Amino acid sequence: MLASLSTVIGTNIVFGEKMEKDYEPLFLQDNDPQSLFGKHAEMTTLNDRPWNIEAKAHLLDDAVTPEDRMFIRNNGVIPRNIDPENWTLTIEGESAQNQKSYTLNDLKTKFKAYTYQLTLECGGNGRSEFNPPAKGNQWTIGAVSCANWTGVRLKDLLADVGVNGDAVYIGYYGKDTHLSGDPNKVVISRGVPMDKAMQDETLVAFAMNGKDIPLAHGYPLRLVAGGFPASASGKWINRLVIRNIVHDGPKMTGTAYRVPAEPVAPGTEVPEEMMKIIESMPVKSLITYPKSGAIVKEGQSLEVRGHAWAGEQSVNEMDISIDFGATWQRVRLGRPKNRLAWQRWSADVKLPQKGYYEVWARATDSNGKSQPMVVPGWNPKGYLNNACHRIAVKVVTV
Ligand SMILES: Nc1nc2c(c(=O)[nH]1)N[C@H]1C(S)=C(S)[C@@H](COP(=O)(O)O)O[C@H]1N2
Ligand SMILES: [Mo]
Repeated sequence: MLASLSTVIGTNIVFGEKMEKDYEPLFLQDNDPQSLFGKHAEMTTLNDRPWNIEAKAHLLDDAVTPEDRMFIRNNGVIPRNIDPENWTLTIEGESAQNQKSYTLNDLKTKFKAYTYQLTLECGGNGRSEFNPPAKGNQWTIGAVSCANWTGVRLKDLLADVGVNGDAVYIGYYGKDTHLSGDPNKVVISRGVPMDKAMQDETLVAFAMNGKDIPLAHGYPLRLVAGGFPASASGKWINRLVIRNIVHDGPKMTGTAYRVPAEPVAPGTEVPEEMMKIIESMPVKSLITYPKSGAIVKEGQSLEVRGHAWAGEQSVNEMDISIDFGATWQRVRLGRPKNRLAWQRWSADVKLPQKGYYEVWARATDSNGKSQPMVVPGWNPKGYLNNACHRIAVKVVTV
């Protein structure tokens, strides 16, 4: 207990053994994401019960997202008393040939470890722009990250357990607790279809950016399924189930992380049977430099850059517009470090005269699909807004 508190605060608690058993030290009651989670001071807190924190576009300029700029999305309460020595991951289920449990040490020593840079975007990123509005966290554009994740391939674990031919889905269970305080209530239990589970890049990860996973992001073990809505990437996982039906845990069913199978008019009530599960996230991009509101001296060219990603696809083309979408110019686009990592793009932009401009960015995926200029298909829960990101720029005379 004391050891896990020390882990949270990052130093030992002098006189800790004198604390009453149920005493809650002040740092646990702290409400500042900077001191609680080490987040950058410019991160935006959308909710503190549960914790939901997003980045601003200019904070995401690094090629690999550092921990302090990574959004946090929680549906419940972050678990506290984590004992990594006794942590186990159990794999079982109707389509499992065996039931097996692995300690962290088993995972680290008995299987080969892989590292991939993986884009994790919340399905609700961009929700704040839908009209009529959708309930839930009003994410703007900052619920996306692309860190390096290290762990074992889910497919290697599944091979070790043995999977029956009728398996269709993998579901996860994590150690976070329900907001109601009811210990028997599961917060969220989603997962991925078998073909996604079997991809090389789908990891049961124990490290992020070369270190233990930060507590808020799933320490000590999480599923990472890049390219899918990040809700598929279960944090604090201690159990995986191999299902012979589409997994039906909390937030897998009903309208959660689902969109209408066919486009609907804004505000429509959509019957559940018309909703389909979100799998690949759509093509999208961000302008991470400069910050919106930048001021440029007349005659100077402006370097503009950002990232682009496309769920299960890759990004083939990147364009920007400085005339409100009337014309577009192709810009430099890098390759992803690996499949499912975002891609760097950059451009030297010439702004013809002094005055106000907007730079709009538009990515096109490997299927030829481009980002829409305006908010796309309204849906009841406000998912999948991949409209073009834009920044304001002013050119001034010196
Ligand atoms: N156990 C558990 N896993 C979870 C969640 C959660 O609330 N509990 N939230 C999911 C959602 S909706 C998202 S978007 C991502 C966010 O991951 P992050 O907080 O590491 O950025 O975690 C997913 N995994
Ligand atoms: Mo999410």
